[in-house]
Amino acid sequence: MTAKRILAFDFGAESGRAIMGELESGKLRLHELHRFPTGFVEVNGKCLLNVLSFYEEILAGLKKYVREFGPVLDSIGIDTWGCDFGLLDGQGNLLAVPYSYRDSKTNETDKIIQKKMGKDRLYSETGIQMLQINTLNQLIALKERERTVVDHASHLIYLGDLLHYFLTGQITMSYTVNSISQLYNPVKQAWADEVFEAFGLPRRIQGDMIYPGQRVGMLDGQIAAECGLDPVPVTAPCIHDTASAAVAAPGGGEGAAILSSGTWSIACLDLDRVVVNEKARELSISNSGFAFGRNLFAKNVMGLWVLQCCKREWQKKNPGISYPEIAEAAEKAQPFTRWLDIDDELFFNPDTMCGAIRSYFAKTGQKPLGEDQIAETARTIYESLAMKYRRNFDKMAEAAGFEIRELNIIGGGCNNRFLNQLTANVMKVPVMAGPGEATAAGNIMIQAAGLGLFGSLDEIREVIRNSFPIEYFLPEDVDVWEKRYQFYRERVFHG
Ligand code: LRH
Repeated sequence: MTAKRILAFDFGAESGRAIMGELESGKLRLHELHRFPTGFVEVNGKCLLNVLSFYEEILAGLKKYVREFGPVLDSIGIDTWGCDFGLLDGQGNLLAVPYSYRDSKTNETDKIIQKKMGKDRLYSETGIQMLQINTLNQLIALKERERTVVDHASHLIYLGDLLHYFLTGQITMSYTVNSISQLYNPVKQAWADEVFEAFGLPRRIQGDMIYPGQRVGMLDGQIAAECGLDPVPVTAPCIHDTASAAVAAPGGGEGAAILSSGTWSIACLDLDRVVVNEKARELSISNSGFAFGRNLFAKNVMGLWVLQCCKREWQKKNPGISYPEIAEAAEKAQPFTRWLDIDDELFFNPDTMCGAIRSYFAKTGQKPLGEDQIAETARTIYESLAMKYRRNFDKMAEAAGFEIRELNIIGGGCNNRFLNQLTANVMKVPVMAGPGEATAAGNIMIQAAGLGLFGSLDEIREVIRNSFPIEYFLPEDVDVWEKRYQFYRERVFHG
């Protein structure tokens, strides 16, 4: 078999990357071609997405590919974070600059949801975790504040579909992103019309869904010519990045839980069925559309976002400070001196994260930490993350009737060996860490499946196992960790 070359654009909350995957003899080799910032831009007090700069960065990535590998490419596909979207009019024009889900416009939307539909009914209809970042919350906020945009909208288009549209002229609706919008009913596998009705949203914005591996269209001829590429198809991966990452979880399958660790940490169980029951509703667990007809039973944890924001603040006094240095310092700090509920709303998008942590300590009667106490702060963040992982996985396993025998941590966060070890200690199961590039790898493998190279997740995961180093972390000091976990249950999670 001659090597196939497939290009993935992976848009994460901190950065975007163009990564080319070369598939040959049952192995996948990744080449990073281009990296660029993706953070939101604040304009007139709004947090907006610079989607035109994203488009330019994609073109820059395509040009770098041609410079290194020539004009022949087998496929291109984009994955991005979920929830964010644009609205198009009937002629396909973008009606407004898309918002970032971190914008404060959704701060009050849960009250509207409770009043107009009730959270329990919304959960029964959609099987999705209540989060203010959800597409539904964003649409409700837009309808309240910028009604004309919603009134003129003909198409809802998620960020990844929007970027595909810029490249192909085809308007699509990603199944994997739509599945977490809270506009979709996973049991009926259809749009949740009751939700549209309850919130007065126009049904005309619903579109036909595109599933992982389906062709979006051909790269626009003018773009191809400008970049020096031969004609090349654009293939939908799992456009939702978490689903892309889970594709490339080598330990996925029976008994193995998956943690996609990045700006958000998403705790996932890869299931052959949708779970919308009383327990799932109580803990607000998502049914997130996956590949090959499977379901990711999933729950968001605020994730490394808290640390990412602290790092930006620490960098003002310590310009060169890196994540490995932070982790090393945290490892040497005294354990269990403080605690956080990492999902507290204080941490969602504060003016200063170090300030938000101080406020949390104050409201829970803990001793403050100074701005320069990096090691202690980071240690508290890591411990609190690990505790939240355990709590979520325990509840998810109970709701789904799943026995977790192993945990596979994937994504950029799995390079943090210290956090992997803490997670193994509190979860009391072996942790398998890698690949760090799971999202891009999963994106590429689903495009490859779309080209007919693979027919199942098992085949894909075997290639992943043969292609990337995986590191194991065995539980240590489990009694000490269990005791601390029980403290968190009582004092922090309240049950
Ligand atoms: C992770 C992710 C997650 C969504 C969030 C907005 O990157 O896609 O699955 O909930 O971003």
